[in-house]
Amino acid sequence: MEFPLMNLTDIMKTANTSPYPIELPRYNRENTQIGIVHIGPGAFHRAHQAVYTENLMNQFGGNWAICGVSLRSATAQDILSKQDNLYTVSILDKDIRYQIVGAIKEILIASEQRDLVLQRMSAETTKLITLTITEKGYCLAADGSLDFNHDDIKHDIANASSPVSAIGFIVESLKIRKQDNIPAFNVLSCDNVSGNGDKLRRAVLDYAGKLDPQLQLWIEKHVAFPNSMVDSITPKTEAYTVESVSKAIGCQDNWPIQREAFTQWVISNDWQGERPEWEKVGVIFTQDVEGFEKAKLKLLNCLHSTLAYLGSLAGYETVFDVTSDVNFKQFITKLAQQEIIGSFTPPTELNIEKYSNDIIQRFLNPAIRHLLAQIACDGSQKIQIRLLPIIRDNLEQGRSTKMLCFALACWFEFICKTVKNKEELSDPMASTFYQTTGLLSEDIATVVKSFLSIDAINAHDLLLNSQISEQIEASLTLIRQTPSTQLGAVIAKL
Ligand code: CS2
Repeated sequence: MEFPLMNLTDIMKTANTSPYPIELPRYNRENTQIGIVHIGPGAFHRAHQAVYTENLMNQFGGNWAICGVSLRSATAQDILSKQDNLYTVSILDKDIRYQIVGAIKEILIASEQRDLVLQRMSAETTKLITLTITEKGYCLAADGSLDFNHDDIKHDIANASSPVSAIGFIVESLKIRKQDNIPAFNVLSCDNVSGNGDKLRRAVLDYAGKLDPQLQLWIEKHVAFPNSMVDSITPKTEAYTVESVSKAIGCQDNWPIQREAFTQWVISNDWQGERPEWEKVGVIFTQDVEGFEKAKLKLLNCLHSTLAYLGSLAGYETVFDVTSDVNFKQFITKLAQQEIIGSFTPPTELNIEKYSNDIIQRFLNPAIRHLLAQIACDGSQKIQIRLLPIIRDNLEQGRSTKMLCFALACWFEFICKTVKNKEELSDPMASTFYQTTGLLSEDIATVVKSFLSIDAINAHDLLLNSQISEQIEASLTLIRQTPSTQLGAVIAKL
């Protein structure tokens, strides 16, 4: 059935006749000014930050419309600009409900519209830069400082007025604001990176210091980089999502977003100047973001990555499928209870047992089709944030590391299999893995040593730890000896 391409006039009509609850923008979109420039307007941003901002403007107004900036990809602009940058968020839980989001007013492509992007970022009406550029987008070196050998950073240092990296755009637009006596903006990282604001601040200051120490001082004094924890499970949009959402809302939406009903955003309190009053729509502002961040990264994201590799090796496709298998559910429950909880200090207001069990219940939401392959991407970055720190903390505290090492061995085997089968690997270190011949060895100790010796994985300390290398070797041996259909029975005994 043909539906009109999504536009505000038609959706206002069709929403009234839809059998589903559909929430519509309630502010005057035309007259609402852009107050936020968001770098990386992908699915997660559109399911999370943009929805909080939409709810804020729906209930309290304000000039917080968003200009989305894709650093390179034209896809978002191509698709959304044809539907007035409107899109649907389908909130999948027991009852499905839909929200039409109008907060994103335009999407620009930085590599093609550089001057316009800098114009938006240096406009006085722009109060805030937010980012979802994934772990690899921060161009950080092993020690968390800016990687000046990163191609994008090398390019931007040499061509500062025509940047390609998020850090380059932030500093160039701050330079323009300083020159034109326009107050600085705040910068809010919304990525799954521990101490995301602190890390971004250091990278921006490192970069600015290389170009102009005076500018570095000005940024240090006038720009806030709050830390934040972001959470809402948002699977990739699939063809069936486009079809089912368009049918439900009676308009053709070529890039709707699907997510679970659960959503959480915790932001630190240190800001400069004006900011959106997101606390009015459920955002938590606190001094202790770190506690929330640790709980989320070490429980939800660590268990996600564990399931992504273990579940894929066992032949499962989605988080729901593998968690519905009692052996795998029991394994992640034990991993959480025995090796993760207790390795860090949760925020006082968080009941960590309940939080952990609720996460596993979220994995069992039948309405969410979350592909393990999606979570398995960028493992070389995610493992360093989600798994290795817990192993180190447990070593220090004399706590068990057995199941954590099994999870790590599952990632090793996932990579080895992909390399052996010459399949595509979505990871910034794919070429390194393909060039590391030790990964193809039949000798388990060689494989483990090869992985832990790769500089960019930053696990040399674990290579030198006999308990860890022995546990990983024992796990990898077990995985390779076990038919994929028997993996459940094996982990049940761990
Ligand atoms: C997932 C996250 O793809 C992944 O790595 O673990 O995107 C996860 O779904 C979100 O962090 C949930 O808030």
